[in-house]
This record gives sequence, structure tokens and C-alpha cells, in this order.
Amino acid sequence: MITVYSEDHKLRDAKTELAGGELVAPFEKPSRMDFIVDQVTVTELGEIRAPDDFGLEPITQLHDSEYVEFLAEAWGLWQEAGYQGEAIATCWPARRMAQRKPTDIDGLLGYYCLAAETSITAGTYQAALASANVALSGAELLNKGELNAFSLCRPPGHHAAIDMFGGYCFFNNAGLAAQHLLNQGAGRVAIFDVDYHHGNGTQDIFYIRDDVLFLSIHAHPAQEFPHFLGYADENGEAKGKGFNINYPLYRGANFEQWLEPFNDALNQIQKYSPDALIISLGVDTFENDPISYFKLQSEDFITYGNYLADLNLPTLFVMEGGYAVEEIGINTVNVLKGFEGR
Ligand code: 5XA
Ligand code: ZN
Repeated sequence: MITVYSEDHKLRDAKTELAGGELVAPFEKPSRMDFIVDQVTVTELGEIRAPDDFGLEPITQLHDSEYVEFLAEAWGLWQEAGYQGEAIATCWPARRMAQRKPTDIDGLLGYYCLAAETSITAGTYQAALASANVALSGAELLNKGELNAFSLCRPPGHHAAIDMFGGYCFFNNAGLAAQHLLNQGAGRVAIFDVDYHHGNGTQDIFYIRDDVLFLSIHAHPAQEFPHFLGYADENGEAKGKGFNINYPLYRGANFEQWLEPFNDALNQIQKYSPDALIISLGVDTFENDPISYFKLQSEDFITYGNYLADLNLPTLFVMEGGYAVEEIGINTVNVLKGFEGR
């Protein structure tokens, strides 16, 4: 399996994350990638190659163009305002407030941000662009006839909505890959999100569409981030009705409990009969993940990787979350090795 990877992810090196009322060192940090690259190498998964540059057009096909401009300008505006720390939103257009775009950077941050743990820093935009190119290049490999590929994206993408960043995400990498496959001739694509957190951004982007089936197994939004999306009765709207499937599970779920919705999702994907499958691959379902509460063990990742291969579809794995850094490489590559039946 080819891995697409860019060292430019290192340009995203935030020093602060707002967590538990404190500014802590971010869980989503560059060293996550080192452990995965090491494991890809040690296990001889396959070639690691750099992405191509697809420019801004695919990004503005899915994301609001003013949002993209905001991300490009945010750090500069923050510096011009004379602030010393990293750019963090502090005020939002909440219930019964005007949904109008302000002009100052504090207002803009609240307008375009869905969660304050995610700061914007020097290099964040450039790293997010590189991550998008990693996803698009993985999709292009499938277009060119590869049966599978691994887009080792950082920053992750599944929380990034049409016009909002947060949950460590800026551009929706899995969504970009899906749209690229559709642009290049696929009729239907399924995105299966196995990260611990609901992929609210991917849901947002494809909610009224029937050419992308979105399925997500995740911690119940009543208990977990992103808190305000991911309920089982969110099924899609308009043409998209029936093409959004959420499987919320309560905290503490073990592999056996997780496999129940997983197997249902496999059946739904089979029924949809897509031309390609994208896995939003978060391994924060791991029992020792520092911010998550499912109980999957390292060998479980091999097992479900193996089950995914039974679908017999061209498959692109797109990296999302996972913060137990010592084990992130093993758990991630276990899915890929399980998929390859090795
Ligand atoms: O998949 N999403 C994540 O792992 C980020 C969760 C951020 C919680 N504040
Ligand atoms: Zn996650």
C-alpha cells in the first residue's frame, strides 16, 4: 500500500490547546506522525511518497471561499492586532445573536470557529493545505488504478465543516478526497468514519447529497465532542435523506460493542455499492487514548482492518485522530496490515 505523506505538517506546531480550563501542550502534535511513519517503514507497508499540489480549486469546491480566505489571513490579522499568544476564539454567534460576519479578528475567529481548543498559529494554513494535498493525492492514486492507499494527513480533517474549523481540523481531507473521486468519474463514494469523535464536518458537507454516503461510529454527542451533532436521527436532508448514518455509542464501549454498528455499516456500504470507499481513520478508539473512552485494543485494529477488506472496494485511508502517541503507529498500521490480510 502506498502512503502519501508531507513533512509540511510540521508547520502546524501549536504550543497551546485550551483543555480543562487550562492552556496545555496540544494532544494533536507533530510527533504523532513520526510514530506512524516509523511503523509504516518497519513493517514495510510500502512506498512513502510526497503529495502533488492541487491548488485551491478543490478546496473551494467544498469549503466556503471566504472561510478559506479567512484561514489564509487569520494569523497575520492576529499579529497585526498585537496579541502575544496563539489565535483562539473567545466569542461566538450563539442563540438569538446575529449571524453576520464581523471585521475584527476576534469576531472573525468566533464566526469561523466551532471549538476553542484549536488555535491558529504561524504555519497552520500552510500545513492544512499540505494535508489537503495528501488526501487529494491519495484519491488520485485510486483514480490511477491503485486498489488502496493511505493518506497520512495532519492536521486531521473530519471536524472541518463548510465554513468552520475546530477539533484540530481546518480542511475536510476525507471530503476533498471523495469529491476528487467524483470529479474524476466515480458515481458514488462512501465515507466511513471510525474515529472516536463524530465527523460533524463531513456530515455538514454532504448532508443534502446522495452521491456520498456518510457513516460514522462515534462517542455519543450527549457525552462527547463535538457535542452538538452526531445523533442517530440525523439521516440527511432533501436528496441526501437516508445517506447519512450515525452510530453513537456510549463511553466505555469495548470492541464487541463497537463491532455491532461496524457490521451494520458494512452492510449499508454494500447496499449502497459505491465505486470507492474512504475510511476516516482515527485510532483514538484505543483503550489508552488520553482524551477518549472506548476500549479497543491494538489487535482489534488488525481485525477490523481485515473486515474492511471484505467489502472488496478501492479504499483510501485518510488519517484523523489518535493521541496515544507511543501506540499510534502500531494501531494505525495494524488497520492497514489487517486490510492487506497480512
Ligand atoms: O477526532 N477528533 C479529535 O480527535 C479531536 C477532539 C477534540 C476535543 N476537544
Ligand atoms: Zn477523534
